Amino acid sequence: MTALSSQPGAQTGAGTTSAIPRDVVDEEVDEWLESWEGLVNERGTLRASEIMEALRRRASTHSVSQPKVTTTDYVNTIPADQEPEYPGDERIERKYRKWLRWNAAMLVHRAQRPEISVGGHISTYAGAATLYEIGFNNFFRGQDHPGGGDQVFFQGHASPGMYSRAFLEGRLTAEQLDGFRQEASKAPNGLSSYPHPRLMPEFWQFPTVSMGLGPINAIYQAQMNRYLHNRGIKDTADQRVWAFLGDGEMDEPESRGALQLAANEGLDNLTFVVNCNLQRLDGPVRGNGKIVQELEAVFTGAGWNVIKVLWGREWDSLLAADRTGELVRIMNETLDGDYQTFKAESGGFIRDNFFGRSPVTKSLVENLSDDDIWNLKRGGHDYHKVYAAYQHAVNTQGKPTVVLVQTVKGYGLGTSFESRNATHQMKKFTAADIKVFRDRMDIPISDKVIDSDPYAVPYYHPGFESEEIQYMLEKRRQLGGFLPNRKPERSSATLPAVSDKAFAQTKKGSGQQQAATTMAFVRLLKDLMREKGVGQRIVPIIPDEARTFGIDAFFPTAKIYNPNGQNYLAVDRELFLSYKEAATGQLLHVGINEAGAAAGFTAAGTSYSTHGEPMIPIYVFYSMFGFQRTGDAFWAAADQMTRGFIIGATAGRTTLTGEGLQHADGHSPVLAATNPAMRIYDPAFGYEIGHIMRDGLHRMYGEHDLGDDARNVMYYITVYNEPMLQPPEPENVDVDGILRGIHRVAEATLGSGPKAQLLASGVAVPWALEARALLAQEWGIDAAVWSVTSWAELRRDALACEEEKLTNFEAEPRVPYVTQRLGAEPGPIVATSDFESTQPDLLRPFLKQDFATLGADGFGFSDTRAAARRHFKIDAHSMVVRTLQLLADRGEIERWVPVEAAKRYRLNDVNAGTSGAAGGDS
Ligand SMILES: Cc1ncc(C[n+]2csc(CCOP(=O)(O)OP(=O)(O)O)c2C)c(N)n1
Ligand SMILES: [Mg+2]
Repeated sequence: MTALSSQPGAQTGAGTTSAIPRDVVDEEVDEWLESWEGLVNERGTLRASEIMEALRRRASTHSVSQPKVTTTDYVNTIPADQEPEYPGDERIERKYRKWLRWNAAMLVHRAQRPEISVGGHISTYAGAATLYEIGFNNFFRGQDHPGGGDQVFFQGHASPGMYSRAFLEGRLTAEQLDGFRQEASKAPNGLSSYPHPRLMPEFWQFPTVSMGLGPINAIYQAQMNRYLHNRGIKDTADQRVWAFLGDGEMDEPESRGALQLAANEGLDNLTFVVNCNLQRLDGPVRGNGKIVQELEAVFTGAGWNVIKVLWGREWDSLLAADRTGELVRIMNETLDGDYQTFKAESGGFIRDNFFGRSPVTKSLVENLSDDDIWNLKRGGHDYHKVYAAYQHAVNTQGKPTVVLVQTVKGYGLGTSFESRNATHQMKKFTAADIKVFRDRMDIPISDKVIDSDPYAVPYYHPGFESEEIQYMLEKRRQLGGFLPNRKPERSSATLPAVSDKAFAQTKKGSGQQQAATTMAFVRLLKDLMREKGVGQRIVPIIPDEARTFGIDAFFPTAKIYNPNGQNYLAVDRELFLSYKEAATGQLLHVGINEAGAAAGFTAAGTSYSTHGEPMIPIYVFYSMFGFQRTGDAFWAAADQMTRGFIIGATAGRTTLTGEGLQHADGHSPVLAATNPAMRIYDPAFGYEIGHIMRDGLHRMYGEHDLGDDARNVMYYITVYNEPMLQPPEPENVDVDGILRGIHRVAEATLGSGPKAQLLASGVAVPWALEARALLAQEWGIDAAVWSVTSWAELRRDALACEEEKLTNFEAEPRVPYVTQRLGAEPGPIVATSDFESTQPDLLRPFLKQDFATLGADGFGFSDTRAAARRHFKIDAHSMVVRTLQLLADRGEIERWVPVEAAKRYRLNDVNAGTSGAAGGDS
């Protein structure tokens, strides 16, 4: 075994364990060490660490250099003599832990019957069962707890363990366990693969299976709990967030990217438990290094309290007997890849290849049998050690805590599973494996039953009268009810309707002044925040772009949330719009951090459910850095049934054009439309925004009985930074049309010429109006202009009609709204937006007219708005030429007309464009 890491100084990556050399031969040093040992032995580890800390401080006042240690030795952080008594009956708890592990494994295995074979994970929960059980039996407070209950983020692919517990608790039936991953075919008994609140709204709360989103969402959940508390909305002092994470998962940037926030805000209501089984899907997480040590350094550096739980109680006496430090040295130097291998081998192998590395350690285990050595457990399988860590975590003040627990992946499942590289995806057992596992788990099921059909091996439940189940239920009763658990009745919470007053400004238009739709939106937001009953529930979220959008106007009044207040003298304190931070601040300013903003949005937008306190997150950002950057987070937000408004500001491929390729967004609505929970709008005018937001608030929190699906929506609204005259709301404005996706903003001109329909959205509507005038004045064409507030909503409605036709094939088919509105309108249709042509193209199948789209396809670039629009051929003149071409194709006008128009407008000359105000930076 030459590959085993046996030499001192073996590469341990970032997790190099100890910077203090142990081999100093010096009498004076020996004397100091001896008296130090005496102190530890006589006064205990706690006193010793206090004295150590005092020495360290004094050393730094004398400028005595000290090693910078970001990691500690590869041993448990909590010494054995500081472990609290375990408060439960370990014998009983172990007994039902076995049943939990059995049922969790069987539910996955049974779903592998050849005609079903839907997959699942066995090994993750098998190795993590103790981590969860210590929580369930002692810590996790259910939602009926007087304090409001804890929020627990379960590791997604450990879901079989949670189902298994719910089965023992009587919350799920065996039939439901058999519906695992067969949600339609076994309905209503289907169980979702992973935690999906949208699919199991009475069970799961937090979708976690997209690696990395659990950790960041948990951090922002803990922040939101404090935010609600500090703003006087809810007392959350007794609520804690737990996040169970994988060591492989910790490689996701989102997993590590917000750690500093939790430390800066002192989120001691947050505990991460990282299951360090040293493996991920393919193999070791850090074969050549030590993931626990690396994570210790990262979390310590970020300001977290770090607790390592590496070794079970069986090691305590060995460590105590190791006077030389040799055992710890070997623990420090052994690489993760080797630790993994040890657990796939045998006690004899560990004797030779681990303890055998030093004569001292070899003799330490002389009197142990190979079986004894095999039974030296990893810390994460020991109730006492894990309990001590959690207890320490909940008692820690001022800091979040991470518990790094070493476990064996596939623990207890037998040699085919334990620690194997392929274990993550192993989902079925052989009959022989089942028998071994049955014996280990003490399950009273005979060989005969197993052999008769290895895919039908039964679940085990001892009956509700059994001592163990009674004990288990009592524990949960004391802690405030079952988990996971979501309260669907909270979904119909309402808020007062917003008064007309709040929308008055949007209806007025901008008079003689020019205003971008961003400005119209911000004014509306200001008025909404003043609304009684609703205003204080708005959570504006901004990733360092408030000034860009004019939201800095809110700084002095609404203030920026900071639980620490503002402890410095603000540089701009004399200014009217000074930067104000306060513990009661309303604005969630996340810094340059779109991932964090999306997580904060999710936490605020699900507060109606997690806390029974409806909040309205309004997240404003550069539209380019939304869906393509955090699309997965929005997807999880949709799963979690988040509600709120997502405002894609500085939208459009040619509107922010000064900023160039990476800022010029031509596709965010396309991406947004792939999220079924998202309602997407591209309004042109302030009054449209008013109606859309009013409708959104009503859907989410109004008095109606449209059902939860109608309420569980997010609105994606694109707004622009191009100043233009905002028209006042026309009398008898077609509100229904605005909300459904289209309304006419200009009738066809009253000529006798051929007719045409110009469709446009957002910032393109003014170009369409310009084109309408040109068509009438220069070419005698009468065109109407329609503001398409939502291409996507119109398409969804049309597709729904088609689907209804297929499902209710005997009923009279419903006509899509867009067809109702446009089907009978004369002339060809030219449809344009400041996004790529896939947007307007969404409507093509539902309209019989000749239909042309103009789109800003390809990459954006920097230039003037007018030049960029001419480059993409989406400007007013391009619309005119395209309309003329369609009319010529139809034979309604002569062929030379569009040619003449193109020449006159110098269509291929970018310098000839005129559509658009000057400017175009942010
Ligand atoms: C973003 C993302 N990428 C990949 C996956 C696929 N995946 C699911 S579990 C897993 C391995 C998890 O390893 P780890 O986090 O160490 O968890 P363990 O099962 O070892 O506890 C992977 C790669 C995923 N679910 N999400
Ligand atoms: Mg792992």
